[in-house]
Amino acid sequence: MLNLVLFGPPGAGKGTQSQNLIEKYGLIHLSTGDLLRGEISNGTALGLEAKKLMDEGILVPDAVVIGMISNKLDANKDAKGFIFDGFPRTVAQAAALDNLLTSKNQQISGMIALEVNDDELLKRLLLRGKDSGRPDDANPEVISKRIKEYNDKTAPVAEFYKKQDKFNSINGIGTVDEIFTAICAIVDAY
Ligand code: B4P
Repeated sequence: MLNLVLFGPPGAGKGTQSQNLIEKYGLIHLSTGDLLRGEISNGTALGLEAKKLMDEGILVPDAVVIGMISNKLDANKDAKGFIFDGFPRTVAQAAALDNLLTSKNQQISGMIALEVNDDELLKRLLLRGKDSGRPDDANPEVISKRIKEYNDKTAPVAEFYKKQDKFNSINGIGTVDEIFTAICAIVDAY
């Protein structure tokens, strides 16, 4: 199985590049952001709780997203592999993912980190916020909060994969096609 973690700050292009990757490599896309937004649009209790946090730019509790990922892995037992998009976002989530995969005799093949500076992230997310309808994209203060959450809680996840010699970094500024070509060079080596 090919199991990739697509990593980067909010607006780095993880969702955008995931779409290209699933088409080319036939992997299952697991986006915790999309799963949470699905819970919100279905009006579930979990969605109601998550919405409050997401609208403020705060990460939802580890146990919630780990549970969602575990269910999705169980529901896709015959997959060729997975793209983890926006997960793990904390070191606790990374450790839990390793445990889940080990229990299924699987492991993460590699992490690909998209590097984008804060000014570009703000510009992209405000632009998307004009028509995405996502409350967390519409407000510069919420976007700054998301970037702070990333720096405080998510950036250390890179170290977790560096220690396992699974870390790869890509320049996330350029055209979507240029960035996809750079990602594919890494994926093909796996
Ligand atoms: P996510 O849904 O994961 O979203 P994201 O980080 O905002 O975006 P992404 O990096 O995927 O950017 P995209 O490709 O869309 O998270 C939302 C919230 O959910 C979090 O704040 C948190 O509250 C919660 N959450 C999710 N997972 C969690 C977890 N594991 N634990 C706890 N909480 C969790 O690109 C953004 C924009 O840039 C798009 O408009 C795109 O068109 C544009 N773009 C992409 N590539 C570009 C390029 N090369 N050049 C110019 N623009 C580009």
